[in-house]
Amino acid sequence: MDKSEKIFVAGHHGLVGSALVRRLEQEGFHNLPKRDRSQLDLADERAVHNFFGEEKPAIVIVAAARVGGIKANNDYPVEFLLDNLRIQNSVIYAAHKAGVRKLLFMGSSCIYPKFAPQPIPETALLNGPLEPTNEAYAIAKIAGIKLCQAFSREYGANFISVMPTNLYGPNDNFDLETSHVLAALLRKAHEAKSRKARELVVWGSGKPRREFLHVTDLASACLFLLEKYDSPEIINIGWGEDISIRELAELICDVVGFDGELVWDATKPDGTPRKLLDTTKLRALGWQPTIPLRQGVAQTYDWFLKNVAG
Ligand code: GFB
Repeated sequence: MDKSEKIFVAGHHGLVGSALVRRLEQEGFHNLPKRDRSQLDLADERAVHNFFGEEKPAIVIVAAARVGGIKANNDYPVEFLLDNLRIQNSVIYAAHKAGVRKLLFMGSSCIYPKFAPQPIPETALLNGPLEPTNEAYAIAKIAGIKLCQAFSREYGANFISVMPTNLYGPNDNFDLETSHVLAALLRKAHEAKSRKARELVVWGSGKPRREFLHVTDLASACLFLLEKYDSPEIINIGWGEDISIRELAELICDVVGFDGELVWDATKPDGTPRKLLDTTKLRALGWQPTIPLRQGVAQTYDWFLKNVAG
């Protein structure tokens, strides 16, 4: 990729988009048009078409999405389905109309069936029923993948789709109602420690297993794939190992320095029992992640202390 090529990162304020912009800037890319939500509503098809017509980016990364943890996904299926369809449809279609050279669509590991073989290979897509707590989000992401593949087949577009595992890092959402587990537990452990509380409430049974990837590693994988991967077939991005939610809670308490009890809230859902991606395909191309979980959690806690904690 030429360092002067114009690259539009849709969703550049979010966890993923901001990491992508940081990484691109570090690599010397400087032609990165940015629009705040107040300047451009990505769900507004006409506005997005006008923006693409004016800016004519060479490369587009679709990192804009309505995202959230298990509770938000479960409580707001309409918003997770409709907002994501609107955003991705308008951005992908406008990118095609404007003749972009390449597009990267951000999928999610929740597109795979609830009881997929572990680790989950890319071929598991559409081989079984989805996990109900995030079915709406998964269906929207699957529609995005299929739209990219359709543009590739019908028009020869170079639209690729990547499937990241559960992500964390700077700019994560730390709101306890809508966040994912890692950010939620960091906040809960920090607040429990500050209050000198004896207990920390963790949702579910603690038995589900999840794989966590630092968002800086994700950004590095995406840049790598923009350079090296030109297939419409989906490709997984993960760390390669998973841990149970109980182990994650213990690790976070250790990093934060909270030594009270973990209490399990069985009224909250566990979600999918296990979600570990098979990353053989990505590793075979020559990419590997670099940030181990404990190091990434410590760095994210540092970010939380500087940017979120009051
Ligand atoms: O990260 P998370 O919200 O979503 O929850 P998913 C992962 C696991 O952590 C679940 C448990 O078993 C939760 O019950 N958990 C324990 C908690 N304590 C907490 C807590 O305080 N907050 C939260 N949020 N969870 C998401 C999907 O599924 O995965 C999204 O909903 C997306 O669509 C994302 O695909 C990658 O990993 O279950």
